[in-house]
Amino acid sequence: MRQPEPEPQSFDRVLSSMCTEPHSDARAAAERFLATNPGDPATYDAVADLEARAVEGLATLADHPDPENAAGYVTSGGTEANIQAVRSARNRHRESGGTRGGPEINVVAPESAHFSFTKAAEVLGVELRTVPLDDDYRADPNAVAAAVDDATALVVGVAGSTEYGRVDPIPELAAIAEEAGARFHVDAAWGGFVLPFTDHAWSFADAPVDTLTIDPHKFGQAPVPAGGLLAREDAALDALAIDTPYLETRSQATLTGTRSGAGVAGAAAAMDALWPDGYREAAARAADDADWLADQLADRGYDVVDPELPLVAADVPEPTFAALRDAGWKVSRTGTGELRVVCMPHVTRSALRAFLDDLDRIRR
Ligand code: 0PR
Repeated sequence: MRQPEPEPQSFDRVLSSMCTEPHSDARAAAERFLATNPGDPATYDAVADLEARAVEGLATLADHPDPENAAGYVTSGGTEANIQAVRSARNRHRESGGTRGGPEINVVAPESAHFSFTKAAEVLGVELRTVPLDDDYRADPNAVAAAVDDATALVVGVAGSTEYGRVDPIPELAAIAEEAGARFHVDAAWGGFVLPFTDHAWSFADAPVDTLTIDPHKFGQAPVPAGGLLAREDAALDALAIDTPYLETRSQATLTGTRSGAGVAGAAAAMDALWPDGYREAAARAADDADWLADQLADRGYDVVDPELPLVAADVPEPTFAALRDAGWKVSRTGTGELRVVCMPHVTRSALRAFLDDLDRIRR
């Protein structure tokens, strides 16, 4: 029996998501390429061309030394990109003869690293060593230096952390990785489309970064699924390639086989439409809104984590949080219970005002 058409979630009250309303061009491109598979580039060559364009766009954002020839691909999201970065580093560490038959290979990441690294460690059979943060929620280089050893294949730095939007000291972490003979990965899944308009050091130009995650389906205003993995050298992707005897193309470096042409075309279209001015404007507006919201919450007596990127965390008591959820606000909490508001492009100042009005009503 035909059911009534369900409505997708409206973005009006979505305040904690890292996804957003896609740009109209990206939406249209996604629909056009819905039935294509970039996993089979010899058959679906138009979408393969768009993927090359998307990778060049991402590489330009991330200051890759050679954007036109940058190694990378459009993943299903940050999780796949992070898993692949760990897999590549593990394979390269093994190839170079490191720890063969010796101790288990390890990956060193700050406690703030996204849980996709836990998945990666489990799937890939490596040890994930998480190290404590400094008192401003950033990776502590001393703790990272103390954790690396000969069996470390990868050091991870986060540029725009999921909970507090913090940027780790990327150059310091890269130096520690280099010294340890490990690869260095930057997770800019969320931050990557905002960071080019800040003075944070995070990109290929700022440090010897081997691989980097940067997701169009977050701040890039592309439709889901569109993540991004970039590598400084082709060798990082070569370490992922397996033979594909019955396809016209001989090898495949991606984790998934059939992939979303919609995500690829949507990512390329979003960057065509928005890089750089559209993204610069979105980043500026989000930063203003985050600062404004942080001040408003502080004025009401809450403890607010100063927003470094457009993400505000404030220690709002559990009953108030629950009442906000009941009022229809899609908000979430950090591991330690702070309310999190992510100022994505769909989050307007008027939505934030309405949110504060509800908060004031609840507090009374
Ligand atoms: N790296 C970082 C820094 C992230 O914040 C995230 C996702 C990932 C990697 C993984 O990306 P994918 O989810 O694309 O695989 N951070 C959000 C989170 O876990 C994801 C999210 C997005 C959650 C939208 C909810 C939502 O509505 O909180």
